[in-house]
Amino acid sequence: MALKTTNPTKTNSWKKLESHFSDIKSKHLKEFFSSDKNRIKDLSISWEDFYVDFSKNRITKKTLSLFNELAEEVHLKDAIERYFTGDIINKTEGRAVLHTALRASRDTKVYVDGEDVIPEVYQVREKIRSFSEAVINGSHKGYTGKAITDIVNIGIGGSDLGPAMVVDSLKYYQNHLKPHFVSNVDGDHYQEIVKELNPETTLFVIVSKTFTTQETLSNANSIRNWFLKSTPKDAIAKHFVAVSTNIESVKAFGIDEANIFPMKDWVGGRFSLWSAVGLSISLAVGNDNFENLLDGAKEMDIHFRSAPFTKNIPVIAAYLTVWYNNFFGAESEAIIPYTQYLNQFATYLQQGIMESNGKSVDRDGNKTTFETGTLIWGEPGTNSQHAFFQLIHQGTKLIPADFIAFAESLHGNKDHQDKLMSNYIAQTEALMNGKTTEEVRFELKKDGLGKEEIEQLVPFKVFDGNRPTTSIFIKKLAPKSLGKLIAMYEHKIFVQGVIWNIYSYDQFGVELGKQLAKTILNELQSNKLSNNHDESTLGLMRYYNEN
Ligand code: G6Q
Repeated sequence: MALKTTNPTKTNSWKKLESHFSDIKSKHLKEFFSSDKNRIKDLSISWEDFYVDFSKNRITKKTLSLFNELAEEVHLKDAIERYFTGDIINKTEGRAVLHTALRASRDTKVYVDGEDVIPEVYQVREKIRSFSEAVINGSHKGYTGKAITDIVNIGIGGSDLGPAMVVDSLKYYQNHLKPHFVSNVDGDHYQEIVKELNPETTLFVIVSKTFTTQETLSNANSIRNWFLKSTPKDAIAKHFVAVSTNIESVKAFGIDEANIFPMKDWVGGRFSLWSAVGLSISLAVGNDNFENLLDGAKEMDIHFRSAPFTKNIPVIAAYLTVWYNNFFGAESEAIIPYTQYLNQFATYLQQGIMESNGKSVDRDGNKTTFETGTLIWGEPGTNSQHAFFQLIHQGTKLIPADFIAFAESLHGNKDHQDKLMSNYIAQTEALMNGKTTEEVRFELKKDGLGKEEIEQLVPFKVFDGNRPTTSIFIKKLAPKSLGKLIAMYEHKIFVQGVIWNIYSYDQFGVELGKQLAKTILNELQSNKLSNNHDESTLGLMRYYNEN
């Protein structure tokens, strides 16, 4: 069984959404507020330690109810059940999509090929716990008997971005182990990292689901050579571990079976931080924190699976993306966390969202006739206010934005936190309300400007406002709340894919470049450039080999 297929634009509810859109598209957000006293109640959700305010979006209660009709017509409820219960929803790769099973409670039963996967999930979680505890408490020692001080995650894409983002986001919770991440095949990346490392006290975690990825294997091989320059061969056993589904290739690389942390093919790379791919997280912040992260995601799973759609955070978040993307014609979405800790969050979500929903063929194999995946970008506030916010406020493009903040500061500097939160709140207020001609005139007059000067400046100083934002306000940045937040976006991705009638869990679009790079590499290294390339490509190849 797989997901049902429905062209969303051919549904009745889509037609109703189109006419509803023409009714409200020119309305200003301020009008929505003045005409509806229940707006906050209807368009915000308080759930556990989350307060999500959707009310500064260009929607009404009716928009949500029409989207609920659409959800029925595209069988969203049925799709959610299939997702959680191990149906082959990644049809193009013939796999289930079960990152939710990695954080499910022990008594859950989830079957893949007739076998309950939960016992093995917990076996691996136990292995992660005992290994990371031994490294952290120093009982796992390097080959000269010294405790480990540094850990290096070697992986790329899904085997890098998730762990790197979480480790950085949870920096406040880190222990004495110093984490490093090597991903790029650019040899300067690993060289810059190893130059500061002592082989006697460093643990390398090679993370590759397939163990065939060019970047990761090149980095792992070069780092192993660097390591063996100053160490005996049997030192590998104390300093190299691997996370993979490809046990045979890991053994061939020289890693003991005992040092392999297995993963399953029903975990997609970009959703794998909850699996043994998260080993670096468990090492850097301790296993209890890793488990709390998983627990948070589990809570969001329960919310997503059980809350009615009008009070379901990931579902409404996905509706909004479809609304702006397919009706307003917005092309991108900004993610603005008001915490420096979430510095890598937008980068992480770029992969999750753009690799999943960057598709133009529907689930029947036809070219889609409507827009799908959005561009994702963002940087933490307040820095971004002094960088690209001008365009969000006064540019020609509509950029819906998620504003994420944590009410409590971790280090507790109240003055800074008050300032950060004021900015967080002020920006969404400004984006919604803008500044009218009258307000601008009044201000300029107050500043003592003359009439002529005022009139010259007015057009430039007016802000239309009506720029939509969603405020995701969370009590405190902790492993559990971070787990909830990440899972929220995972489910939002899923819902968007269901509505757009695309397959969100393959990524064939990244294959062509890999194939061509192999051919080009052979030709560059043998210096035999073939004529199978266009003139531009040949020119670049010649330039490289001549320099
Ligand atoms: C993610 C993708 C991709 C993958 C990397 C690394 O969903 O599949 O980013 O994670 O290509 O793959 P390996 O883990 O197999 O090295």
